[in-house]
Amino acid sequence: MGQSHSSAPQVVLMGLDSAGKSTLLSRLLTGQVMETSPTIGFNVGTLYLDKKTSLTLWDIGGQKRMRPSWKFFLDDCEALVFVVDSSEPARMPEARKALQKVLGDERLRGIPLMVLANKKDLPHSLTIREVSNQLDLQSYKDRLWEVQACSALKGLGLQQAFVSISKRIKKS
Ligand code: G3D
Repeated sequence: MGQSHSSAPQVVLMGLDSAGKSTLLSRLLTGQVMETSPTIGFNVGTLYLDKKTSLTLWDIGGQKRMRPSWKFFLDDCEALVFVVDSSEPARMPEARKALQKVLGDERLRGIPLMVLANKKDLPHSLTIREVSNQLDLQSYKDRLWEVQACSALKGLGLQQAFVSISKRIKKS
């Protein structure tokens, strides 16, 4: 990697377990060596969108036991990407609570939120509107938020989503 992690805006990837975060990160960073932060053990990699634009992506997991360590990432975080499995409506209430909890953190105040409605390749996956309703996104009035459908498995919708995140970071 030609650029150090610290120079690119830091984007934190969150979501419940099985939402597809690792699949997404490895799909986006294909051909790159994925690093694991030795101190904390999370996956990190730099996504190059064009010659001038890169983002450092941190996959900080979703498992309950990891949640206490989320706080280490929030200080420098410039955008939050929250990944949900849109084929699992039953887990939306749990996802809504996890999102609400993390966005309640003072350090994330005002930063843009991108919700990725992942697994759109599966039949009967929730629409963008359904995901935004179930996560109660309308209640977040103090930040820009957006929902994009994607398939980490098939590599659909990812590039657009991260280009959009990068634009929002530049604006904010
Ligand atoms: P996590 O890192 O958020 O815990 P993973 O999630 O990336 O490990 O993905 C969990 C499972 O969902 C994996 O299946 C993975 O292949 C699958 N998955 C991830 N993204 C997609 C997608 O866009 N479409 C479909 N159909 N499946 C996806 P396994 O079977 O390995 O558990």
